[in-house]
Amino acid sequence: MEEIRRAAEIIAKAKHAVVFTGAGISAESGIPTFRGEDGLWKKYDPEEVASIWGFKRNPRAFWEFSMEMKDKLFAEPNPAHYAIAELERMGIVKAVITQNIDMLHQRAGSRRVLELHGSMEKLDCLDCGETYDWGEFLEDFNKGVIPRCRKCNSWYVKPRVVLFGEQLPQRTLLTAMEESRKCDVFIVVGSSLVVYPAAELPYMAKSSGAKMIMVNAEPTVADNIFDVKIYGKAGEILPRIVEEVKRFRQT
Ligand code: BV8
Repeated sequence: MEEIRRAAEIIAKAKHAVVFTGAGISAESGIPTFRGEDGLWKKYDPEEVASIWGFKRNPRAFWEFSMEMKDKLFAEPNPAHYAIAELERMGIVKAVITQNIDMLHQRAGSRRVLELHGSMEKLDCLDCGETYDWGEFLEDFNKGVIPRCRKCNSWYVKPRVVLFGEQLPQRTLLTAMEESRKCDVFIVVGSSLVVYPAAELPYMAKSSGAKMIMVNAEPTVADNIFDVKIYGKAGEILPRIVEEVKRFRQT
């Protein structure tokens, strides 16, 4: 496809490419996305199950939502994740900025991953401050048992996932902003670009003069800022782009 060739030509010449990903890149790993016809927000109210005030009002709702999403924790990287890791190994991609909490980029071999919305790796008791590794609750979680603080018995054990109404990890966000400003190519994969402040980053890259590429299943609100837009499945498109990049690099 002509667009794939155009994207590959831009990426092959990149000095400092940055990739920005959302839930769509993990869809082919079997993890449900948030928006779109079969998105999670059709079934759950994000304010109730994925906001900090919802969590404090009723942590059970958050955990039941998370149990439905437990595939997130057992999913495998798909060809899109591996293609991005390959571009990093080729010295083209310098950072992956992700909104995802599934850690699939790291498992696919990406080394510099900026997790804007955190991950399930660590949890904190909001009452007594005790911290936990996810592994300490995994067995219970799989049996549908909601995590409870081993020290003070509180139900308010919260993973370091950024919920609505919570601040993003500041150092990670600042680094992501720096990367968005200094990159010469910015590649968005699988995001509807509606959640802020993450969705600000593509606009920052654009205003800093980066070449903008988007791979997404459907149009987004930010389509007008992209030089190349490829609509389709990331797991199919990204490996084809990488193959084309290798061809350009040989010539
Ligand atoms: C903050 C964590 C301030 C759990 C998430 C009113 C009230 C309260 C807040 C706000 C408000 N109005 C605005 C806000 C700010 C709010 C916000 O932006 N809301 C939006 C909805 C309007 N933002 C926040 O609250 C942020 N915090 O602002 O704090 C603050 C300041 C100081 C002090 C205190 C507080 C926190 C935002 C993070 C919230 N956490 N999730 C979890 O991840 O499980 S949100 C959730 O949305 C995920 O993180 C997700 O990553 C993110 C963005 O969604 P996408 O990744 O883009 O996924 P989506 O499903 O939308 O799109 C997928 C795309 O992929 C689609 O386009 C689809 O077509 C495509 N696709 C599908 N399949 C494929 C594909 N593409 C390619 N291939 C495929 N196969």
